[in-house]
Amino acid sequence: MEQALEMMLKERFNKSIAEASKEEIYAALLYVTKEKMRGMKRNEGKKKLYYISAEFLIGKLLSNNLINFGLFEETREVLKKHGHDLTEIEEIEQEPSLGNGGLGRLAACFLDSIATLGLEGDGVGLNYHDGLFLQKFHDNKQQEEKNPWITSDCWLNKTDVSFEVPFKDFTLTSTMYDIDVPGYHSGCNRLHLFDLDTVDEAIIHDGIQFDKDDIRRNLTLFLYPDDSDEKGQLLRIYQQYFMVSNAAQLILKEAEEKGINLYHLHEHVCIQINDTHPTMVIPELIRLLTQRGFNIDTAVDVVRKTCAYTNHTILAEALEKWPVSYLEKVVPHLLPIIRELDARVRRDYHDERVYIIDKQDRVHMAHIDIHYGYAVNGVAALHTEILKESELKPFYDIYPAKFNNKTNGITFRRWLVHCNHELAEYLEELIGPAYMENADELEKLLSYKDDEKVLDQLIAIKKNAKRKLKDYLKMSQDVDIDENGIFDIQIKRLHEYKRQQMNALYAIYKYKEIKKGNLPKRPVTMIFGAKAAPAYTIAKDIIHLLLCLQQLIDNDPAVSPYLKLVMVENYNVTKAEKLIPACDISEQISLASKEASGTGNMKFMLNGAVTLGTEDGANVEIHQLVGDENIYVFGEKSENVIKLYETQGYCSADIYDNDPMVEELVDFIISKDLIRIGDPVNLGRLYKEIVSKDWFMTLLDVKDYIKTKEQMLEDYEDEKAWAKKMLVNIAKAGFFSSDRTIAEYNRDIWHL
Ligand code: H53
Repeated sequence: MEQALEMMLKERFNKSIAEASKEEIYAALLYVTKEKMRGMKRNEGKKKLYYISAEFLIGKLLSNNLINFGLFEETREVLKKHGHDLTEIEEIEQEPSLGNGGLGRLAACFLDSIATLGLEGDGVGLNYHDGLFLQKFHDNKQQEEKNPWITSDCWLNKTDVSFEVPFKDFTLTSTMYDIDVPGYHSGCNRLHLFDLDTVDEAIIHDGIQFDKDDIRRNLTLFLYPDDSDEKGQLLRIYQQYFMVSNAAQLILKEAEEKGINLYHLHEHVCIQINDTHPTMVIPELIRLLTQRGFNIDTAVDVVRKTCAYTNHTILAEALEKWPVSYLEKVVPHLLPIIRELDARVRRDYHDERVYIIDKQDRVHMAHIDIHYGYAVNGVAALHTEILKESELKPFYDIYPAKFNNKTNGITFRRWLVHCNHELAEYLEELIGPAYMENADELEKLLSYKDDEKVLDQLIAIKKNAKRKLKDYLKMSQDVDIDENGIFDIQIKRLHEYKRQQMNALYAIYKYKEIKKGNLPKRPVTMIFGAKAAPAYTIAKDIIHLLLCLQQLIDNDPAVSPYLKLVMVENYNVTKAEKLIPACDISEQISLASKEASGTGNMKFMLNGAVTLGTEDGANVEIHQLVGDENIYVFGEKSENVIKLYETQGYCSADIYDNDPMVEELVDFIISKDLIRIGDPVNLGRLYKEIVSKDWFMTLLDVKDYIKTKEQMLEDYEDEKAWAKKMLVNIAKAGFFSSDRTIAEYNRDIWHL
């Protein structure tokens, strides 16, 4: 590495390692790594996977690539020798925010694991010029700004692959960019990101506004443009079709180049459809095969044997249903095929719940996937059961064999080795390095459960991570936190079902208790990180409430030594990497049945945080693994929640009217104290929403939540007992390695 770096710096900048600036070192490391990847062995097999996804939230890549090559330590040492710090060099890299949250981050973890397991599998998506918006706080409100990430020195490689993508009124020519994906001590795959040369960043104005009609100039400008109006939704259809038409053409081109007989495509290719965003790949492939002389029956048959679908949500808003009239405006050539697919369903099944086109002339994208794919999976045990028994029951009754569960996972290379080096090194000292490739080895840690020295060391490592986070927050936001406090962290997209508003009610409770003189034994530091979709009004109101509470607490000298609320600005992958190692309490408090899996819960657990959670998503599996002693579970169970929805049996106003404690907490949202700081419109609207609607049942669970969190604070005071909980959580996290998840996808679905 030293030699390679020296040569690269000489060639590019005519400087030595010691003389070079951070930017120059970064660029040199990037090119050294890229060259190494070019020379790497490609993963190959008889069958190849294409993982199509509208999101790949890959995060910064330098350290991860170095870790996967086994060069991280060496690079750190070389830089240190010449007076540089790798952590500072990493800061130069722009984070590509090509995803909203869990779905996109999962896709990135999967690419790492697919490559690591030596499987041939490429990602296919879009090269958004600006990722998810940059979040700024102003007047205690979220503002959105553009978030460009593509620089001359970045991981993208332009290829000469290009396709013609036909739309109703014009045809667009794509360009394919590649990012190499090296596995951990293994071969390399690729992420293919399609783009359009005519896209023009200059059309962005006033934050993230742009002309939504100008498709040639806006198509790959943003990840998920605001789709609250028709134009936004049409743009989304343009994006989705552009993605899948390129994917389908790439798949057929590669198959033809390999001499594969397309009638046997399914023996050589598998397409994983990540949520419904890539669903149009099904009619598009059928179209392209019929163009190549297939009759429709055979085309449908081959495509059905090639495509598999993952469902990531039961929330109606995320299950896409495009009006036929919108598809007519963008991709009229797909409609005869979609109508034919619908007609076949109607011929075979006389149940309108499973039709593709409904009475309101909307196309149910998930229905296409289920009828015309060979596998359907959920992403956690509970989620898959809910799909089978309620959300997708009519489909499960038709195709029981298609349904299967694949509990999500995370890559330990990024979420332990990279983000918590100190812990990773200590684990290696205790149980050897094998756990990095075989995560089940972490269980060996259990034999140290009663070893005082080990428990002390775990506490010391956590303390150090807290100190680092304290320094980072001081530097980045000029916020002071106390590393002796208990760090209670909720980081995830802002959504009512994830219930940040319930955590805000806890902050109000604690504020009031402290005012009454009931002081906690040590400071409680509540940390939030969350972006709200630009058009999601109530989510933005919740951010406003949190920021107002932050200001109220900070300015109250009677409270601030005991309670701190910090809203981290522009929460993203890079910030998650700094927050997760420092966490004591992992907040996973969604309304039971609504969070398909969650993956933050797994990252926290692996880093020794204890979960405070509902029986939802993968929390259920965490609970089973660690046992009652090592997790704090509260709240209504999912069967009851589902019943409440079915019977319309929940009324938040009843709880508010009959429970003085709940009433007092909710009323505080519109109290003089907060209205003085905040905007009465936002606070008033949120208050009303909770009292009169509360669709995600905050008031149902809030008291149990407060009680359980109070118990946690008390238990934290027994340091050794708490450290034992940390140890068990780390030891049992092996199940959540994405290597395990991918091995299962391969065993049951892909057969690569
Ligand atoms: O996907 C994650 C889950 C999480 C779920 C999330 C998700 C998105 O991020 C976006 C759209 C969507 O339908 C689902 O909310 O529970 O862990 C990965 O499966």
